[in-house]
Amino acid sequence: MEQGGSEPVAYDAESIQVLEGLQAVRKRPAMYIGSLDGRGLHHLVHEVVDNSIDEAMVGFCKNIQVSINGDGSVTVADDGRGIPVDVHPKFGVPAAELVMSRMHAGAKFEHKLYRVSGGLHGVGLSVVTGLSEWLEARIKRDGKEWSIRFSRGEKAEDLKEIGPAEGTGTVITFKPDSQIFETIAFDFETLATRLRELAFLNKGLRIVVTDPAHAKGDVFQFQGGIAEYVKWINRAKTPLHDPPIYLTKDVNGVQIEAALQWNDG
Ligand code: 0RA
Repeated sequence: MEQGGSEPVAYDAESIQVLEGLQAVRKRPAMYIGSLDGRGLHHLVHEVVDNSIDEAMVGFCKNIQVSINGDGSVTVADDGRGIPVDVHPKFGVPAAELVMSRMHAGAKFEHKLYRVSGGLHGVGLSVVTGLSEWLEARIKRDGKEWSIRFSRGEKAEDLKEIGPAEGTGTVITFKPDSQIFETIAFDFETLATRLRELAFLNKGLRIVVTDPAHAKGDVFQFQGGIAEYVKWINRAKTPLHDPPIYLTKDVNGVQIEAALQWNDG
């Protein structure tokens, strides 16, 4: 645009971001993750889990396992469809690489990739890749297992087939970058509190969380959905009725769910 009256370059904002990769995220991390303290750190786990939740919301994922590992990394495993591994015709790289390392790849390269559970609209995984010392994904899909690795936002190992597989799913393990975060120590209770809420909100979904180094673990699975959630909120109070009032309705394709339970307070 500034080259003495030459034609404007035909980049739209999205194509610039696709070219940008993850160094933008590493340059201004707080812009993407909110803060670089414990809150931002735990946000990384939620960004990964939200992708598994998306799979649960469309009916493909029944189990999510979150583990705090001894080396300070975290693993998020799900039994969803697995991140697609086929080479994207336009970008010439596997879809999994785009989803994990390009800004806006999530929303841009296929409409069905729009996430529904909230958050960073498809770039969440890429942000985690950019803010991790290393990140590895293992994907089971079409009878095969695949792996790909990144280091500080750069691809360290191409997507490769590592063997046969039964079933489908995605396992993402990442170690937050101590050069970026003020703390890289995960807290079991912080993760468990959020994962419990996600299990209440996604009726029937089973979420396991473990922290073997501190001998902690929990399993969350609630067939009653948010009716069980209000009972949990009232657990230290005296409810005036049980079960809670529970209403569901589909309004033009929008699922509405409400639960109420009065207590003596
Ligand atoms: C893109 C497309 C599809 C699934 C996913 C991404 C996906 C991402 C993550 C991240 C963690 N677990 C995940 N599971 C799935 C749809 C795949 C299809 O259409 O078969």
